[in-house]
Amino acid sequence: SNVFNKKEFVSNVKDNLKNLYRKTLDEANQQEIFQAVSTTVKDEIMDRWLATQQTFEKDDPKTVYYMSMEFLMGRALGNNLINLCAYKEVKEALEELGLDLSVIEDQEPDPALGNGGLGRLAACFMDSLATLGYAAYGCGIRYRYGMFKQKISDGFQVEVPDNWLKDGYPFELRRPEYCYEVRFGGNVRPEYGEDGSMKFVHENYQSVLAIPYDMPIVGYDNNVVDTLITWDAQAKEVFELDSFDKGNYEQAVAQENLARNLVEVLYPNDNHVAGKELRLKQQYFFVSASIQRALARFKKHHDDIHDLPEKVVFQMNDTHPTVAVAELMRILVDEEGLGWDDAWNITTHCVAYTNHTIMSEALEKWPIEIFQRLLPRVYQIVDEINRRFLIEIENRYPGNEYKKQKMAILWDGQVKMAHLAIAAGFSVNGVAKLHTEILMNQELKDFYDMYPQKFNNKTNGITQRRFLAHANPLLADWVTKHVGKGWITDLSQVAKLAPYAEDPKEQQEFMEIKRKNKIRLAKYIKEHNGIEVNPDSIFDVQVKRLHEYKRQLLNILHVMYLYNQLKSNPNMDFYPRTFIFGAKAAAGYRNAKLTIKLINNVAEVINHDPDIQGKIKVVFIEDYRVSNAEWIFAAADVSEQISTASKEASGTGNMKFMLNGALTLGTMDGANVEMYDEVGADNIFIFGMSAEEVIAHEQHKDYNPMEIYNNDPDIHKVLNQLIDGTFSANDKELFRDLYNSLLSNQGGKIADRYFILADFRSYANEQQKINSYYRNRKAWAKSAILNVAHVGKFSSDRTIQEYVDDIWHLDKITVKMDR
Ligand code: 26W
Repeated sequence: SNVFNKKEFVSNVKDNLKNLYRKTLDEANQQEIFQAVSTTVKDEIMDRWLATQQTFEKDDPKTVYYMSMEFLMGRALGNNLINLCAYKEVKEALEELGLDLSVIEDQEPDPALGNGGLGRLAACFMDSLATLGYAAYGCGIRYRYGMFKQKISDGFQVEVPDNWLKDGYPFELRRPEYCYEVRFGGNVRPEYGEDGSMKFVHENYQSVLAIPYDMPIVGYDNNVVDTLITWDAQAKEVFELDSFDKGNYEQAVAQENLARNLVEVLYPNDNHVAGKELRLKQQYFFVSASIQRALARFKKHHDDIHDLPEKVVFQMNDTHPTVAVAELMRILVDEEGLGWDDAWNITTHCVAYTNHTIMSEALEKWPIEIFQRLLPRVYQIVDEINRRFLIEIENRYPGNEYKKQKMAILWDGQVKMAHLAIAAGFSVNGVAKLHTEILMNQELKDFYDMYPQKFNNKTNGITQRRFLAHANPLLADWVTKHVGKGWITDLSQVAKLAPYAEDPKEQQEFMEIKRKNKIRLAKYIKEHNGIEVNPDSIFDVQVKRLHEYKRQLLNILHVMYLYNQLKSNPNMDFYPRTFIFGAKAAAGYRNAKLTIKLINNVAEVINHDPDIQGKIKVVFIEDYRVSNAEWIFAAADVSEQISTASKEASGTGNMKFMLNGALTLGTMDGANVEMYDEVGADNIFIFGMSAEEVIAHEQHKDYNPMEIYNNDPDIHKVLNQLIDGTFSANDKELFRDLYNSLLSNQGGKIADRYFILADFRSYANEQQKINSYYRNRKAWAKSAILNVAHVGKFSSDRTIQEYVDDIWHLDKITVKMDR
């Protein structure tokens, strides 16, 4: 059954153009057409959204509130069409008008309300929740400016504001009727009733109004439309120009400012805490509003607040929303009038916590001074939670002061958000098997010893709807041809591809599809970078946030090494290779930004050196984001997942490459370990130290990169090229900091703390194996197909089903539509 009748669709698009812009098709530009097409699609979504809400009303299913500072949604139009099963018919309908759907899709800004892995995971989870038919709300912030746009100027990253709302966003719905007040600052005063009762009064505070904007999350072919709520802030007191009373005037201006600043911009730090007061304000703002909305929904159907855990669960995406623990307590105690134990019992059955990193720089700790000044009542509650928690530790480990110091929520003038999350959460999960083990045995060992039953693993996943069905239609059709359409909602069915891996005809078809995707990407690179790349070369890709632990530096140092080899031995065995990078660096992260400059300078030299006859090309793709990621994954031969073992909690890009038939070159880190288990040693390239080895070196402090530098002439040469002007002729000192970071301890940072030199040789060896393996096209094609065949586990549908079974216990809903 067709979702859209082509004729009707076309006439609706025309109507929308008229209504929105008073234009005919001939007069409208592509952006206007995008808006009109999206409005037409939204109209279709609205019926399902309404029907879903009616089902919620009728069935009152248990609901998960996925609380996240970040939702890295990516473009909605194409994805919505895929999930409505209307992509092809809409594409054809538009073709009849002489319009190209992919050009229209390209008009949509990427809603980039997230940094990287954590934000994109939240987006994949929403897609899976709707597709599996669960009642879910994503709760986040409607940042006016999302993740910055990256421009490369003279090889340096320049950050440009991302004004994603400038043309208006068609897939959101402002819902001022569901607004809530959120309070900051002021003081708390005890007030005694005549009956001897006491309550706390919060006064002299500033407040803002939280206004929700709902975005539809369309499930695949099931009429379910869940909701992503993003909160906007507005001043509560309408700015009164005639209020010349000084106090009021200043108050009004202050509230306007607070509201504007709150949601102005996403903090572009990934895995690094900046400790800015405004960020804590953002956290409390969206958490408070979301909890208020959740409780209001609950109360429509229930009188007894004690039943809350039966109907509501809050999943905290990392510690960023952890103030939810205290906010829920505050509402239960102060507004619902419950006693502490009652309130604590409810809270601790409603909140669960996911940890996404063991990087110590990423652990959120707020100075008590800031926390208390900003959230005086919430702080009192945290203080009481801490007091009782310390008693619990004392009961469990009598007289053990050391335990208390290590585990306290308040310590050393700081509020430790992870400790609060674990003390209150009924579930604590890591995001890959290895990561969860490291949490239990090292990072959170004290907590695991005390609460073993809370800890569990939920290996991450990705949505095959966006990252195969939409990103790679050629491969998607090939998969469907062999295993049917079932994989779209049950990725385990790709296992049926395995027998085709041996079939020469299928191998050839597969490689032909890969080649077409490489041509598509080559065109993009030519248009955006002006670089000519050879689609018959190996596309070797590393795309992810720029971070030292992810070791883009290892990758580019190895490129420099290969270049040296080729220069001194032009006839060596070498299969042409295109090294593709894409990465944003946090604006204040110096070594990360310098690495981007290094990649671009190396590209400049190598790409123009006639001696190597174009055998190596280096490309840095500007402004890596969800929309161009889809093309990049589809075109990759080699997937670089080369983090220092133990540092990458899971990774999810690794899974997107695997889904598109790239072979992984990686360390035994994060979910790479599980990919290895699934695909088998013959179809993946593993190198480097194990997590255990890395952790042992960190503990014994016995690693000396200088030794490697002194004993390995190739490494020696590459490192010297960082400071001899080979790649920075005008400024030999440009890359000095990178050189130093590898060889000398400085400012508390130990030399080569990510073990780049230690892993260099084994990395180069695996790269050499890839070089040979690719020459055997049949073997390569076989391995590539087997990667697709064994990717089933890594669907976010599997992940979400595990969250539902083990943590959330949601009810499945079915939405009927009479059409
Ligand atoms: C407070 C600053 C800050 C900002 C973001 C700290 C930490 C973060 C995130 C936790 C960083 C992040 O995105 N982590 C990634 O989460 C992914 C989804 O689980 C994992 O696949 C990645 O391995 C992990 O780095």
